[in-house]
Amino acid sequence: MAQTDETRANAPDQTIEALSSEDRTFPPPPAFAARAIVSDRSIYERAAADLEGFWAEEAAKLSWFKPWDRVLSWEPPFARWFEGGQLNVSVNCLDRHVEAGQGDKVAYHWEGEPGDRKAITYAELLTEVSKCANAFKALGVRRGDRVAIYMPMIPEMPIAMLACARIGAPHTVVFGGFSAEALRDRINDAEAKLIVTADGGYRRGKPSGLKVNVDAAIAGDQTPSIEKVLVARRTGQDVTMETGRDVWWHELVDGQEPTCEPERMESEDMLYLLYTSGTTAKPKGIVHTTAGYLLGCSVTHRYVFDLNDDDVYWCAADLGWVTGHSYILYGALANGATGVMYEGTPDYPAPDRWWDIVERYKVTILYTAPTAIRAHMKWGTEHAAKHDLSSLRLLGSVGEPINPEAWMWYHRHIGGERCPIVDTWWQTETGAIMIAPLPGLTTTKPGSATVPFPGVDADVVDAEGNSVPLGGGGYLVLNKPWPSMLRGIYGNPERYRETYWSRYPGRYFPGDGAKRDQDGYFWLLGRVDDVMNVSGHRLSTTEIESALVSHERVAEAAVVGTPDNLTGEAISAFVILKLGTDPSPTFGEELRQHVAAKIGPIAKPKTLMFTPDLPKTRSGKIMRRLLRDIAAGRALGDTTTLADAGVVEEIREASRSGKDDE
Ligand code: 7RM
Repeated sequence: MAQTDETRANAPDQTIEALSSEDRTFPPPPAFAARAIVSDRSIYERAAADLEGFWAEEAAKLSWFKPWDRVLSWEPPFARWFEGGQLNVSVNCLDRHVEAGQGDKVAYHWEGEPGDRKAITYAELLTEVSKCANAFKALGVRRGDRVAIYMPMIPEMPIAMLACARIGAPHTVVFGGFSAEALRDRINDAEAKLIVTADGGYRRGKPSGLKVNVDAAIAGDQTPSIEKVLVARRTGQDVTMETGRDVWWHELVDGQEPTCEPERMESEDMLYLLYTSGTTAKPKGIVHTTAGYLLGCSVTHRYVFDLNDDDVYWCAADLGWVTGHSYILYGALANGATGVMYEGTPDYPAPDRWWDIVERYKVTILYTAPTAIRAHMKWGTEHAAKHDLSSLRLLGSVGEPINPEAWMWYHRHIGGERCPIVDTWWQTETGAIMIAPLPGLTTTKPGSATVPFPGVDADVVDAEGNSVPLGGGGYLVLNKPWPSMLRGIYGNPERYRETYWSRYPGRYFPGDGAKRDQDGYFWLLGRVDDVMNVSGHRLSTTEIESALVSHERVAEAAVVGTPDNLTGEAISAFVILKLGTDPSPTFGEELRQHVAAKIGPIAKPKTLMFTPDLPKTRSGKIMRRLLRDIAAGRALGDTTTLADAGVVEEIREASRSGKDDE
């Protein structure tokens, strides 16, 4: 029952109509405090008229060992940007600023969950990155080798990522909330040689075990590529260190030489791999390369966030996700920004933790996700009201469509009605922001990501690929290559072509539904495929189904996302048990824990229902659309293509008579 990318590419129109039915009107946007760095609308026309010229002009602002020969080679779906050029990302993020006399500027105000704090300057960061890079070399890591990073949000994490960039060893960061199994799969797909981790990190006051998960992931000969494990000490909890394999960070890194010659990387050398859920159980290793990626995330960071010298910028994401890669690390540091980095959860020790941080560091730009905003709304407006948030001048949103209620709350209670909100649409695959306002130029509308970034050619099309007139809904497509686009799926060029380029040949298909209003503004409507978005995390239905079915007593499972006020989407699972096993609330809970162990706690289904059968098409594909309708308590859509229409009524009856063990 696992869907392939092929079925996704040919998937029938799903929820576009239902999602786009509602037309919304809003109060006028606030006037923007006039300090915008982009204040000339002609940037859009220039980029549209001469795409390569636009990007070349921006690329000249980066630091190169050797200039490029050619801006773009485009043999759809394969793009190469700035070929012939040589540069190093860590030099652009660090050395360049130190050489320009900015060494004492703070790169990160880091704050641990227990309240420990540290300001790290650009000069200090360069030294630490150089030492770490030397340590990697001492551990046998060479240019081109992959390094897995599984860490809490401590300074060693960006240091390890930049050290990889310095020696040309692509990293693959695995979010610290993922399980040992998920970590193992990613290590094996990437064939990583080294894993960098910590004893643990702090999560709601408790030390979480990271090293223990690494041990489980690589035990025996399950990850043949791994040679060494580098372990930073964070919590001080007991860990097992295997002689000859495991090395403490403080014992190896601290004593290294403080300088390290950066590798001269080719523009198209791989900078990193980041795994993202697809429609099959196997996650996709999204490949990002050096020059185009750095260019895309630095230019968008500067212009969308209107970055000025004195800003204090906080992207409240985790470095384990692409938002952290592009906008905590690479884009922000390439621009010489002063950022905030926070280890913990937003409600520890109390739900005002974030607002306390904003007040203490006088944060001017805050970038977060709608799911976090909704959590703050739930905890209560009084927590923000206790703090002076007047330093804020710009707010950002990313990860899912922001509902107008959350937009208005963010605008009013956090932004004091004076801060513009930049709603930024992009993906792991796009590497950088693609649709977003430019503060000072673009009038915002609550709930709309507004218009494509200069040089981005986006359209909304119907199933046949015809452009939908203004006012209509359809599928988002991107018509032209862009510098920070993914270069492929690691080790699988066919899957790359099939997933993103086959539905509309020659155009990139991101998998999102969108509508455009009469002003040409884009309203993103969510995923049209079988990838769910839970609290801004992308989870594959199939991956969770596979986890459920891996339980010895489960016969079959189908997973769908249903609308959820807090998390955007919630996971609903439908499970068919093997004969001889009785459904019970206790067993439902056991299955949820099973999914948590297989993938991670964020993948745990919110509701789980035992059912005797599943609605399937004649060719045997589960009709998730119907399950979504059932889970959301909606009227059923078309059932005529079902192999056995009676199944749906049975499930519906069962779901009415009590939602099992929720
Ligand atoms: C940055 C990130 C990507 C998916 C994407 C969309 C959804 C992201 C917005 C959004 C509406 C937004 N990368 N998405 N931003 N939907 N408005 N501003 O989230 O690879 O993890 O997810 O997230 O569906 O395709 S991601």
